[in-house]
Amino acid sequence: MPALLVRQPSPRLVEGELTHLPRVDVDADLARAQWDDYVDVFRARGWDVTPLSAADENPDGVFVEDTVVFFDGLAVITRPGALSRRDEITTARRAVAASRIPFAEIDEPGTLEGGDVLKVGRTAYVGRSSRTNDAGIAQLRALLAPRGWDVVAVPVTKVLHLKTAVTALADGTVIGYEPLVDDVSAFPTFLPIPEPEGSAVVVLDDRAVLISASAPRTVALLRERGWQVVETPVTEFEKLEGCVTCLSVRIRT
Ligand code: CIR
Repeated sequence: MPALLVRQPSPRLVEGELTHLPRVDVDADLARAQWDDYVDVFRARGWDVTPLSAADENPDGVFVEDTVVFFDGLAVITRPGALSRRDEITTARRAVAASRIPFAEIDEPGTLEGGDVLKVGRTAYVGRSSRTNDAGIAQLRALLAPRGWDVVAVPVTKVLHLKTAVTALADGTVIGYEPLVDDVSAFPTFLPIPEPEGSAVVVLDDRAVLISASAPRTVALLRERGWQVVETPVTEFEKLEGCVTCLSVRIRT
């Protein structure tokens, strides 16, 4: 049964960081309801969902993907580029240590956020973004090279994280909203999709993906191509530059 880490939204969610979007009202109650529905998608499919300890003092703590990345046999605790997010790794580290999965950490001067790490096969594309720097990418490469992973740095200037702009289907096809992708040629197979909110998908199994309910044209395109698509509303998190990927981390041992 696949396993997933999540973290409930902080009461201070509305104070979350913004980099590329203007601040608009976030409905905290609706965000909580959307988060409950999101978690239910996985539970209904039999996934083992583990909530990290609440981090109510961290407005962006719900975006748990940014704090730890799992590769086969190694978890990498990140070092967020956003100072307001550094504390979030304390609880992520504790959960990983308790799970007994071997782990390493990104150290100063490196910064890395999980939203910048897109795994396709044994390649990790890593966004060089406002949150992830060259030192962080070099540290990740040093950790992964002995394990047979390629680490490919790609530029990210138009959105917060690499996975805000592109994610991958189960067959390795990278999908993204082209106007927000810095370098489409970085990916061997690229499928343009028609809406920015459709860029982020979570692979549920070999045939099914989870996607934002704000991307109906992308849903139609993926269904036409034979994918099963589960939609869930994440509007309140999208207002804070979040998306379906950043609300969870899949544990890989
Ligand atoms: C931030 O700026 O850090 C949060 N407001 C959003 C983080 C979204 N994380 C992600 O896409 N992996």
